[in-house]
Amino acid sequence: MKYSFLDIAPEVADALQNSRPVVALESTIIAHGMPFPDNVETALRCEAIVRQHGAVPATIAIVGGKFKVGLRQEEIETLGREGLKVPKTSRRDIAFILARKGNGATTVASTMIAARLAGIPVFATGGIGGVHRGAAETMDISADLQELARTNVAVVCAGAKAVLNLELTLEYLETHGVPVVGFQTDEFPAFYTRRSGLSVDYQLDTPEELAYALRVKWDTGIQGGVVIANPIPKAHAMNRESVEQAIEQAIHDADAQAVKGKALTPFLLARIEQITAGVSLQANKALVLNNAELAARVAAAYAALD
Ligand code: PSU
Ligand code: MN
Repeated sequence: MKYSFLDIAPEVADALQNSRPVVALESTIIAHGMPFPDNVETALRCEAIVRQHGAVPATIAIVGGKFKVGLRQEEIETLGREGLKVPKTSRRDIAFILARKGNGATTVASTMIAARLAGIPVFATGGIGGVHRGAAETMDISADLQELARTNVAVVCAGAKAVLNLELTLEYLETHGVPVVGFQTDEFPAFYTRRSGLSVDYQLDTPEELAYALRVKWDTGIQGGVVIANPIPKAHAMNRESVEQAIEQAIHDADAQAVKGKALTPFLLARIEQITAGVSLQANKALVLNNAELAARVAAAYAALD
């Protein structure tokens, strides 16, 4: 992609030039993943936490036909306020949103692409997309997984969103050679809860070990990302049965209203929030902040390897 489509904020560019740690943050979670004003508040708190842990935050979106790496506070506020009006932009959409000089909220996949272009190796989100339940019929598999297979960015997340089929998501990642590493856990976390009953490929317990493994992977020339799975903090983890009930109800409602494609994930998140009377939103906020912190620590350890 030509440089003219990439707009890196001066503070971020300066950090990258001087090998100081930077953490990429996505914007679909702001525009489509949470209601206003929680979305803006959480995005700004993520940035603050990244700073507290010694890294520079780079929230990414498409603004006026450019990948903006390092949004200004007003830009984050606008994204949050406009919400669903801002198109959810994944890999397939990028060229078209840039071409029409539009705005776009970047998913995990497209944030990875922008982070890679800017030279940012570590990215924090809530949960990655994955293989949806019922994918055997719908073929609904998030483009995030293919992106992880090809783009060299580590994604710190609380697992894949629990609305997905986690077992098939892990199978898909395995097929495509994407390592799934548990931070201080041997189990793949299930977003709202700490456990899924499914194993991660490797457990690493410190940011330094994580950073070194990333370095070795990419130095070896093995293309593709890494999933760093960081369980939701205990104090905010939800009750497994009530989460499962809410998910089943939300999926049932999505079916009944024929919600599909890129509208499905935002619909399910919003419906679960209604069903759980906001408890899932609190959990979602807590896990994102927790991921931003770990990402900052990994980015710092990675930068220190230089
Ligand atoms: N994590 C969250 N909330 C979100 C998302 C992730 O806590 O809204 C977004 C991410 O941008 C992710 C997208 O890439 O959902 C996945 O959507 P889909 O299943 O349509 O690929
Ligand atoms: Mn999908």
